[in-house]
Amino acid sequence: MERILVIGASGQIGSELVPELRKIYGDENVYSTDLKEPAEEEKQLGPWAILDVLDTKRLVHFVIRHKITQIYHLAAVLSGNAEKIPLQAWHINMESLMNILDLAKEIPEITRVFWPSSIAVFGPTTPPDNSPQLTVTEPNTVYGISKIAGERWVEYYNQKYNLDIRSIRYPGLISYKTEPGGGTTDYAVEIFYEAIKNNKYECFLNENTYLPMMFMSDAVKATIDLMTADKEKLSVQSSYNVGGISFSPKEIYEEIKKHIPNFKISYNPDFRQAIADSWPASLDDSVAKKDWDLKYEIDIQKLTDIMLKGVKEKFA
Ligand code: NAD
Ligand code: AKB
Repeated sequence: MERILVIGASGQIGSELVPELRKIYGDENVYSTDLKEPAEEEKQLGPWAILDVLDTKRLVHFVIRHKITQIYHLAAVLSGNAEKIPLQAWHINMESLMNILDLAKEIPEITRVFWPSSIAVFGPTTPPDNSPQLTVTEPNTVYGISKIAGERWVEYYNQKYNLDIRSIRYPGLISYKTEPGGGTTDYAVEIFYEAIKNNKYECFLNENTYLPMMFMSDAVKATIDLMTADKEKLSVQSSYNVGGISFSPKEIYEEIKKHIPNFKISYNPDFRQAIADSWPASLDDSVAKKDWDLKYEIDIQKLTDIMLKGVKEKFA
């Protein structure tokens, strides 16, 4: 029987991944943990705890006490916030990962770990269109540097200690359940809230900034598909490219305008433009498709429909 620990579970991904894991493994076997308390209604749905991934002693104690067999480590400082507190972000992103990797090495009951990487591992010297799985990775952001270092450590631990740590380079994730935590792709969520609230949006990226994006249900499915795939089929021991769909602020604006004809957009790029400019416009994820049958269901039209409905319901 699997007993799953999700760290950083109250964030954008965790809040949607935990319910799906509970459907598979049983409510009582999935521990939702974060620095923050979950909402009251979430507390009734399964075990939860306040847990700081940097608190090594408590972490070890928690894992042993609850007989944890799999860890999903989602706590991190994202790209926009990381540029404001570079050393702190480096410390949080790296120390937390090293704590988890060492735990997996020391506690044999932990059989599998998930840790997300990002399109941020790529940099200005990466071929920007259809960036291959294996290519130049010279990120120039603190967040990207922490993710590429993380990927190297993941591969090292997998090979050196024969562990099973799996990872996806997520694109920008779009969802309405929990607001995103300070990244560069956050505009693609904010735009829906502002369209519904104010009929206008000032975008912090230029109109023609193309980035890879993905709706959360596809990201959660991809995560679970990777984590339940046969180990022998996995040819990548660091992190898999997952490309999703590629669009620009202008394109998502035009989709929203089909539903809200008087919606207006203006562009006022800030420091996040340079981050976005250093990332690819699209990724080649053929290796993930071949190894573990990666698939997507949500295109830009469906994504727009679902987001508008979801955000409207939230406001209602
Ligand atoms: P988020 O910021 O929404 O959530 C992170 C959660 O971690 C927060 O709830 C926060 O309270 C918690 N946390 C922070 N420090 C912690 C600590 N010391 N101990 C325990 N919990 C702590 O982030 P997210 O969007 O859910 O991202 C999860 C992971 O996926 C991160 O590693 C991120 O880099 C990666 N990722 C996210 C995206 C995206 O678009 N959301 C894209 C690529 C990669
Ligand atoms: C961010 O913009 O920082 C994240 C990511 C793509 O890693 N959404």
